[in-house]
Amino acid sequence: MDRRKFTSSLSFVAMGSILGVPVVFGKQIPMGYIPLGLQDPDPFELFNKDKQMVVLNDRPWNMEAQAHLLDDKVTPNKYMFIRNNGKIPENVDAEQWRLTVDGEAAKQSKSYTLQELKTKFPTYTYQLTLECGGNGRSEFNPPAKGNQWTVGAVSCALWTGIRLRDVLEDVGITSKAVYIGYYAADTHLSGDLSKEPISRGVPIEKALQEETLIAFQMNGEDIPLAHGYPLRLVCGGWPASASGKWLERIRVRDKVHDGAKMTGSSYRIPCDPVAPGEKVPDEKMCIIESMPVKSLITYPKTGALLKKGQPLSLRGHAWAGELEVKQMQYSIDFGSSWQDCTLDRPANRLAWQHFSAAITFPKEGYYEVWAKATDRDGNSQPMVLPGWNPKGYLNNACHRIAVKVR
Ligand SMILES: Nc1nc2c(c(=O)[nH]1)N[C@H]1C(S)=C(S)[C@@H](COP(=O)(O)O)O[C@H]1N2
Ligand SMILES: [Mo]
Repeated sequence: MDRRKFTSSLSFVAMGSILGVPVVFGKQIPMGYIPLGLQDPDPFELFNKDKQMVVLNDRPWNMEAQAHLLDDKVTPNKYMFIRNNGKIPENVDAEQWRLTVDGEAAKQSKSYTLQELKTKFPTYTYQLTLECGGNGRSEFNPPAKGNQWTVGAVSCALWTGIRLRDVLEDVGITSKAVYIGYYAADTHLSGDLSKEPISRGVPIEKALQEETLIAFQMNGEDIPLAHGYPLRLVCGGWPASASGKWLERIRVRDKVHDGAKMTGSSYRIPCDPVAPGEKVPDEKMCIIESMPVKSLITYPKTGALLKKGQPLSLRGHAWAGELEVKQMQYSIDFGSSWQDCTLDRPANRLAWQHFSAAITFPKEGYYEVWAKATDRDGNSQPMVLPGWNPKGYLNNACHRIAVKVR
């Protein structure tokens, strides 16, 4: 709803109830004026984001990058998408923060301060790709509800922290352990403190991987508040919803974790393909695990103008969940023929891979450059939309940019 219309139709008494104190000279408020206390903060300043980032929702805050903003090999905070399901915690006190590990399949319940975590366990740094399961949702038809992500809900920052595995070993897990579930300090939008906005997790095998971190730094600094300060889980290559921000508790489960957004159509897709718009019964829905092969052209920006005879230096990144990307190609003839790009090895497992190509165009005119990645197992990106699913997840269609040569 249009906030301006909303506030102009609000009485000063109602404004007072939102502000928590009465508006003393409320009768004097000019028609249509929005008291500063009811105006939203500037999200770019609030989160240290570049002004070219796109706000998709302000309750909760959700913001995405544009393709050309993701050109850096290591994503800086200012270009990193924000995906929140609830309200960002306020007044976080890192000194008082504790992480509790417990659950049916934990040998004991243990609680750590941040200081204990940082000193007791060895520290590791990995570059890890985090892509929202709903990245690309805006293209699905029939449309799926939720943030209408285009291509910008992906990042690959440097994460520093301790291994979840080391902490689980310190606590001790039983042979019954099959899953871990996270609990966090953000609060439900309804204000109901008994409800979790999100509490997801990963199978124990993923939890025990070397690269699965309980991170306290991003790009060499404290994690920014919007990205989970002071502690977050980072499970690279999986839907980023598995990487719990503001991490307070990890439960070692003896069954698949059943926290908020683990069930129904949340982060689940039909186990077998369905017709667009089809209703899918719960038992035919499967949890998304490793993300599919995908790539993004980050230079040039779509709409680029080139001089005749001038080669184009194309570049971008490719990733494939748990797998390495083994081939990267581009097409300038709408997918009829493909040429190889130069493809770098990842900085480490689960990091995206940089690609580049020098493209020459045969004559003046309009072109599209399409990019296609293929993973180690031979899976390639579809040129257009992959299978429809109720929540619009996993759109890994080829990224395309427009180029004019004159
Ligand atoms: N506690 C908590 N963790 C969370 C979320 C959340 O709303 N609360 N959102 C998840 C989702 S859906 C995504 S895509 C990523 C986004 O991480 P980012 O905002 O740091 O980019 O965080 C995940 N972890
Ligand atoms: Mo997400």
